[in-house]
Amino acid sequence: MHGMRCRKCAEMAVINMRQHKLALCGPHFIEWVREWTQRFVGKYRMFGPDDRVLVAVSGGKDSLSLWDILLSSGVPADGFYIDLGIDGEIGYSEKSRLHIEKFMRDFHPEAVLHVLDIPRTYGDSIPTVARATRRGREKPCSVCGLVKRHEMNRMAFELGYGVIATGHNLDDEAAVLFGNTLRWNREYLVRQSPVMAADRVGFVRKVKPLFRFYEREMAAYALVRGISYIQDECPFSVGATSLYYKSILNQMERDRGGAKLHFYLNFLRAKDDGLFHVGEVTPLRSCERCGQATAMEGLCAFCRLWDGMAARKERARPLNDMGVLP
Ligand code: Q46
Ligand code: ZN
Ligand code: ZN
Repeated sequence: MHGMRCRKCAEMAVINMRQHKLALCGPHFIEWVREWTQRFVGKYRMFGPDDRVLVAVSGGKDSLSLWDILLSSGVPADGFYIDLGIDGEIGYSEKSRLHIEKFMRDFHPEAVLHVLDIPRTYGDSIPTVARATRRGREKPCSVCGLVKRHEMNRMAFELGYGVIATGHNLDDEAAVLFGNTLRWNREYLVRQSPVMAADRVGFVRKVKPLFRFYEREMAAYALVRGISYIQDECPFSVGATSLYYKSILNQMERDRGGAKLHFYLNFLRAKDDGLFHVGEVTPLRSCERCGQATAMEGLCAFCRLWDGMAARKERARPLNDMGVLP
């Protein structure tokens, strides 16, 4: 890296991308990331000029960079933040939100941000709900994922957005693919894609415009651009299997530049060629309460979750002096 020059202008390079055999200076790197994001959005048909795009922002480097790239490229994307009520002794959710607000002040004061506060809307934070359920007692991530998916869909649908964009980068996608492959989880392998079509009523298209950028490229983008983001990981991500997969893939990448990219792109190609046969899919119905698609009869997992919480509180209500419920 030392003494490397930008391919385009001969200034000192800030990044050298081995897999592309390309070194670039700050301004040319920013331009390069924006240009390629636009191209990938077009190539994978993520959205067009008529689509209303909602960006899921977490306060981390990827989602803030994605929002910045879209707005700076003239895509009028709005932001959406879900406050999960995660504290973890570092005020995680609150800090995340402060970073988003600072980002908007610094770079895009005209941008629109929708905020959904889970504890205020539903009465309990994610860690509280998770502790009360079998599903999330050990780790809240499964409950958290369920709530995020449901609420993102609901909000996008209710607010009239046709597309949800998330900041997943190549390292994220390759790690998920690695896990799915180790388990040969056909159902997940068939579904994993940078574009998830809105093939069901009440579902919104989900796209990952950054899926071809390495994590280090996105970190460089945020750094060069001067975006301050939340550096702390969610306190519950400690020990996550995905982090373990990431470190293995990083080791492979060190020995063979481009390993991650080829692993993921060849998977997409193989899928296009019909490597994974879809087979029988569980027919989906509409949840009787919220209308979102579910494989279960009656209520979906999200509605059941909150019903379970309400039932717990009912049971825990103290008896009065007469020994009867008030
Ligand atoms: S926010 Fe939620 Fe993640 Fe935290 S609790 Fe787990 S899933 S780690 S992306
Ligand atoms: Zn340059
Ligand atoms: Zn429901």
